[in-house]
Amino acid sequence: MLRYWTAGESHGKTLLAMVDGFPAGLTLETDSIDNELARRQGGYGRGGRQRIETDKVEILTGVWKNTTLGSPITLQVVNRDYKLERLGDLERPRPGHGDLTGAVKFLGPIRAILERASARETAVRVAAGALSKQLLGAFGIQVIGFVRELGGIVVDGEEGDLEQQKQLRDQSIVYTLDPTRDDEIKELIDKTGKSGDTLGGVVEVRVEGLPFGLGTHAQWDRKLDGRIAQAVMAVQAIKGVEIGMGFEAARRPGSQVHDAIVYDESQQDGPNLGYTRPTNNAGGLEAGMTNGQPLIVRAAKKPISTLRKGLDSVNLNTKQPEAAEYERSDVCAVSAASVIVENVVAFEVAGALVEKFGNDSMDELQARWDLFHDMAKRR
Ligand code: EPS
Repeated sequence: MLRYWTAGESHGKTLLAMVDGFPAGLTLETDSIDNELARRQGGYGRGGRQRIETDKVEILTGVWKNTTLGSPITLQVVNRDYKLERLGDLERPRPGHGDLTGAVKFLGPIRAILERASARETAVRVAAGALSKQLLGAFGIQVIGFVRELGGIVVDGEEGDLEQQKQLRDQSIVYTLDPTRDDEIKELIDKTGKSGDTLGGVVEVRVEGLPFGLGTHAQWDRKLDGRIAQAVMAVQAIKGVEIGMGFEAARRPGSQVHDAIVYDESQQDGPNLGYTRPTNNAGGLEAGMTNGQPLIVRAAKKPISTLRKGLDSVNLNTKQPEAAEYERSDVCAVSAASVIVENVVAFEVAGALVEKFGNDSMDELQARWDLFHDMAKRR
């Protein structure tokens, strides 16, 4: 079982992720993890904190000579803006944040809740996901995340292969696949920021090169779609998850939803073993198992709940109506969400990969991967 936990407060000393169950024998490089951390900090519309931080990963345990040992891997991202001890409490909870509910539930200060509820914690979730992407990469499995919608502006543009899409995304200041739409989006973010408001959006993740049979139909908590939905919904500010056609599938007859099966011998050495689908409305998952098609996951992110203009709230001490507290925040963090969701999806897929093929060593994983593909081709 591949799993991880995180620890750390937004303005505490450090953030940590401990990854357990990662196979031995994978040579790691930290640059690609740092690259993901930098992308998470970016995207037009982010707040002042990102000008203070330059997130970098340090691998504290589980590695010898850059190679994984099979023991728990601890990843650290240090907070430059460490000032927790000097910070006071808040009196006026922000609607949409965990402030009110957490203060009531834990019978304590809002500060104790917001420090851990903050999306700052996603830095180490991204580090864990970026680590798992190196495992996926060893088997030719590639992952991309991008922004599909921002503040109601829908951006298509899915031309070309995954590498071409990555290039386009990396040219866009908000990580869409169509940088020619950037000006329009920038204008919206600027206008919204000036009015003291915030914006949400929809992000999409695609995973290509997946084999048949990650996840299982046999038990509810091991179905891969369910596990992905849980991981994605657990990202701060995510309010909805779709796989493939998602909600639209509910509005159409079956003949316009289900992906026909066609056999094409020329593709039998590829991940789909020759079973091609003219459409991929299932988003790569049927009955909780990968079906040889690209995995497609979308997530809806609500607007940041810290608004400069301060929404209607109540002072917890006086019970009088007052505007919600404002602490430095972002106008829009949808681009960051595309990086976070990309990485949490990658981690779940890596978990399902080692569940099927083993998590002791990379050599055994490779041998079992090869054996399965030989056997599956003869099925
Ligand atoms: C974030 C760091 C935070 C916020 C933001 C995300 O830093 P600070 O609170 O010091 O400005 O910018 O947090 C939230 C969106 C939130 O809801 O708490 C980060 O690194 O992603």
